[in-house]
Amino acid sequence: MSYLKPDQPEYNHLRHLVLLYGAAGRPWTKEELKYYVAHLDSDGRPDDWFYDSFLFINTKFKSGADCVADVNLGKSMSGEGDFFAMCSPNPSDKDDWEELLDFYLGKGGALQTLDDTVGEMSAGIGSAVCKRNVVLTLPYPHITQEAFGAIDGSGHNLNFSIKGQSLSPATDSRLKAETWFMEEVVRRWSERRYKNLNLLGMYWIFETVYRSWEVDDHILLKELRKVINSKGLKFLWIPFYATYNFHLLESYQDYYFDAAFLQPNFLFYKEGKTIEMASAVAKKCGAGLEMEYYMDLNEPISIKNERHIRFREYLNAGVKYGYMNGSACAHFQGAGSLERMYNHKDPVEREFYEDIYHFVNGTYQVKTYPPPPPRCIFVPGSRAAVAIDLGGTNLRMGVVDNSGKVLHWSQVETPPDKQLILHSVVAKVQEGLRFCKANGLTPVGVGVSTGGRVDFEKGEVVDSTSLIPGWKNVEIRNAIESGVDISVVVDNDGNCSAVAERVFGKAKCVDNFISIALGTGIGGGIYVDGKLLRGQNNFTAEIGHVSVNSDGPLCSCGNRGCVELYASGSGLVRWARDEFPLLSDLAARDSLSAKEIGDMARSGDRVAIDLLKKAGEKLGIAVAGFVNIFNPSMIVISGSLLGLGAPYFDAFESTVRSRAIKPTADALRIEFSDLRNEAGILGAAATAFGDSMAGPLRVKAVKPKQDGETDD
Ligand code: BMX
Ligand code: ZN
Repeated sequence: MSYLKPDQPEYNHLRHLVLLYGAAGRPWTKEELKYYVAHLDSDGRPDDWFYDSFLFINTKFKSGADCVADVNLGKSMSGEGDFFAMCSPNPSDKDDWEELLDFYLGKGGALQTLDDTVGEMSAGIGSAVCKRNVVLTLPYPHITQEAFGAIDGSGHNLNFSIKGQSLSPATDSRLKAETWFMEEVVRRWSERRYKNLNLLGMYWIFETVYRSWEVDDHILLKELRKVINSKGLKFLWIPFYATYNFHLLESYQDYYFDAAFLQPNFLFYKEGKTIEMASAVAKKCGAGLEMEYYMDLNEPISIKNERHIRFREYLNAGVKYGYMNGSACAHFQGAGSLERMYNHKDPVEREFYEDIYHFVNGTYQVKTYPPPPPRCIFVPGSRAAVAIDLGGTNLRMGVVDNSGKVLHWSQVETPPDKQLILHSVVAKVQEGLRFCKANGLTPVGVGVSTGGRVDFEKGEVVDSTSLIPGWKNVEIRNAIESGVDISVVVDNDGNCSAVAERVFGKAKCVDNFISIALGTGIGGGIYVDGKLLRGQNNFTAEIGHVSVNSDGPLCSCGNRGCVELYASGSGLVRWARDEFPLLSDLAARDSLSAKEIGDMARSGDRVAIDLLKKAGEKLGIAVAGFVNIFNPSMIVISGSLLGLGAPYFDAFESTVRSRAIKPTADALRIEFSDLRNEAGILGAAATAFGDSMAGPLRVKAVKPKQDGETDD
């Protein structure tokens, strides 16, 4: 078998069907619909068509009655739990269904508005190759409805339940109501004479086919399909991901529906679903696939990040498993998401808008997310910097060319004392220089990113905490320069991470931001008005040593209750050991790490979850103070603790937002870095290159040429 074929003439060339969730009593507007009808350029002008097909869905009526039927997915939320058709306590009746007919087909109804929108957009784009397809939802006939109303002159009030009758007349009444609805759709449609629309078919809103001692949707659907087909229309279905739906899909076209689109449900559930599996099932059964995306403005950072990763999967998998061009697709988009993506300040959301458009167009190309750091093709003979990143746990070395490409990488554990560390740093620099020589690169300098208070002018570490043992009064520049003839710059690792974000990362065009590097310790770097804040001695942004507890334990910086003692990698382990008795057994083992605490939280360990929430909150308290002082537009978080998960980061975010001064907090973006473990190396390299780096920051504005002016 193959996917449900796109572009079939008998489906009026259906390729991409977008689900438009509407609200009873709130008519669709042209302003809302235009985002689905047309692709808009950066000035908001339509320059191409977007979706070709539109499915209107309402889940409720004005009366509060349900249009939708739902399933109880059971405790596992995996779609495989104890499921039963939820009998709505608010079943809809004939008045509700008439309201829906008006909503769709009345004057100023959804279809009129869509028709007008398509008409207006074609003024800018030119007329579409074929009419836009419309699919309308059939309301679910709930078996809790004993008095639906009369649909003919007989005055016979339809009863959908088995109260006072057997299952067969109950099913028959449900079929009669649906048939009446269908006929009303067709009658009103033919009166309206929309110019730009084609009525493609009807949609069955229940996402499985249900049968029990009191419901028989199997019989109902088989009969209903005949009615729908007799009007020249198609019957469509979008089942959720579950093995019993896979079985139904196997022969769906023989019995119930003309076209089905399988939901991967990969965006919504923690585990168990894969797009690969869903696309294989869809392909085997002749079904299409449902793309699933949404854009929620009030989403916590941890969910947002996960959503970005997962939605990228849907787009990429469309190319990989062939459904972008080889299948008709449905597109779930929550409500208003495409519009929000188009208007979003975050380039990641904005890019999704363009990517969805390219996907619908069939021209999307696979992208990795998070995007790899900016790279270009390595040109032999380019200039390079040797970069060192010295943290509490690892000593890393990278050779970076002047486009920001990391050409060589090596890493060892941070040695246990000053002399050994210095020795390793010098040895790593020499390794990097040898690599340059062997590869025809011209080394322009060495950049060192290190924890501790760094005298930037002298290239010395003045002081440090015990995270790097004995790391005080270290003349790093002298030690490196005495062995080789090359210039060396040394800076604090928090500063270097901030530089990396500004040159290569999330803060590319951002002038005011705070960068927080979560590792063994907590490093920070602050940009104010486009410049890295250095202070009197270059000792700024020691975010880790802001006290959040006046009675807290002593920190090796001399202060008490520093946030680093709670919320950093080393702090989490310390805190677990000292104050969380239930974790202390584990903590007593030498091996406990922040990563393990994160893993325990993910597997549901309540103590670990509690610890992470409290730690995130402590970091939030510290950072809220910085937000009040510097009024940044972004906080970007990097470092090895990024995988800690929602308990930590959601607590962090909500604390920052609730404790920082309101207008500042409201306008603040909080982002995860996508530079992975390369932030320190890239920042050290960018610092070494200074203005000679071809990174995005360094591109100077070019004065427009006057007539007659030449290149030299
Ligand atoms: C400590 C401090 C900071 C550093 C931060 C992150 C030292 C040695 N380090 O707060 O200067 O920025 O840790 O360090 O004083 P990392 O080890 O987590 O990279
Ligand atoms: Zn401290």
